[in-house]
Amino acid sequence: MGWLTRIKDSLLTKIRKKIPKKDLQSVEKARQEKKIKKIEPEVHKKEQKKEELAVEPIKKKRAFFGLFKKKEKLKEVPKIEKDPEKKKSWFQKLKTGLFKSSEKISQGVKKIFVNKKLDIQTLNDLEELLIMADLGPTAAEKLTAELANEKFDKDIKPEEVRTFLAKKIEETLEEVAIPLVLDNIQKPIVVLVVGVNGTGKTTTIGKLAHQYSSEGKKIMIAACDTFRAAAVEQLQIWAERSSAEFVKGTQDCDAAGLAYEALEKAKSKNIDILFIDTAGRVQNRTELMEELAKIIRVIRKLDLESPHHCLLTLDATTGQNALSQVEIFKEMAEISGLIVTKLDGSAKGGILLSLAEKFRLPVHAIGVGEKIEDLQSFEAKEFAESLMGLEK
Ligand SMILES: Nc1nc2c(ncn2[C@@H]2O[C@H](COP(=O)(O)OP(=O)(O)OP(=O)(O)O)[C@@H](O)[C@H]2O)c(=O)[nH]1
Ligand SMILES: [Mg+2]
Repeated sequence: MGWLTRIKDSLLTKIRKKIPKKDLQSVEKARQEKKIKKIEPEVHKKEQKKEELAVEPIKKKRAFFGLFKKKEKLKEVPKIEKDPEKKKSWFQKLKTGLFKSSEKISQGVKKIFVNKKLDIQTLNDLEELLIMADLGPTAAEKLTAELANEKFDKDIKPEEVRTFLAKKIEETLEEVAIPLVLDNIQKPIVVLVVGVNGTGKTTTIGKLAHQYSSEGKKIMIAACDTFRAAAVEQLQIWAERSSAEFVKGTQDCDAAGLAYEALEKAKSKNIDILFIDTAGRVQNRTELMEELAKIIRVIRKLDLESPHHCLLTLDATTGQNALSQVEIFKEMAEISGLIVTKLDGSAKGGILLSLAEKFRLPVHAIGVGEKIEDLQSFEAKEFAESLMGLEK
């Protein structure tokens, strides 16, 4: 609970003592109404954003290889049929992966709402729980206000609370759950992957390369993290697994020069997708910034529009720290989308909501494990339900 809320609450307690009991309810209702009014401009902004997003070219591109389904937010479009068995097993994996996060929320909600009406206290407790689960203060306040709007002073069961929250969370996440569309109007599509050390850049490239190559795409991977020899070896193993072409340099060679060489090769070999892995030395921000800027500058000599995608990987276990990582990397490169990894080891799955509220950047995929099949497209509904520990 924030200090402001605490002050407001202590004032309320003082006021309560002076108000006859029968009038107390109307005071509390008025307070909630004020809280709800605050979110109205947000809702308006959301509508505006939806309109803006509707004209973004990224939405118009076609769906790619079943992993990522086509999604146009404002139109009802039939979903690309996925193998129901595979879909079910992914949902189970997601649920298992998000167990730490969902357990924290489910248990918390259960404790707060045992035979209780929705009142100021339960709302405050819920808000605090959601903040603790890394949903962020904005989302936490908005969600509790929305719940108050519908259910204030009414009996409500924990299950109902979770279902309500899942629905609202889904609505927010829907805006950012945008598939990674790598179509082939031009060849190659250049995908630059950036992020802090250990957030899963190399693994993500390996997983994506494998998935796209099994759809018949010609893939090339460039090991532009020339800082660590082990990083190159790790990437080479992933490249071999997906029969991707592999471009590497000597240790500590110029990353930008290597990226240029890789793009030249990719062009001559008619490659569909070129993935560029990068180093994640954020402790030396200036150097990293210069290196990334140079990679982009240099590959643009060969293709003015490259990189066509600049993906930022974020480790969910770092919770709110992911927000500052986005800030840092946005300064260095034009981030086109996010990949959130390690949701399986984290109790901070709510971070997706914080990210969505703050940056509205597309979340293309999420990772819930180290295996190839553990990276999948980000779908708002299944994520929100898994986060709230709901049964399918
Ligand atoms: N549990 C889990 N582990 C993951 C996931 N994604 C990546 N990892 C693991 O996280 C570790 C770091 O992943 P890397 O892909 O090497 O990360 P990186 O960003 O390339 O790291 P640097 O090259 O050091 O900057 C590896 O052990 C991966 O197997 C995930 O979704 N879940
Ligand atoms: Mg790496």
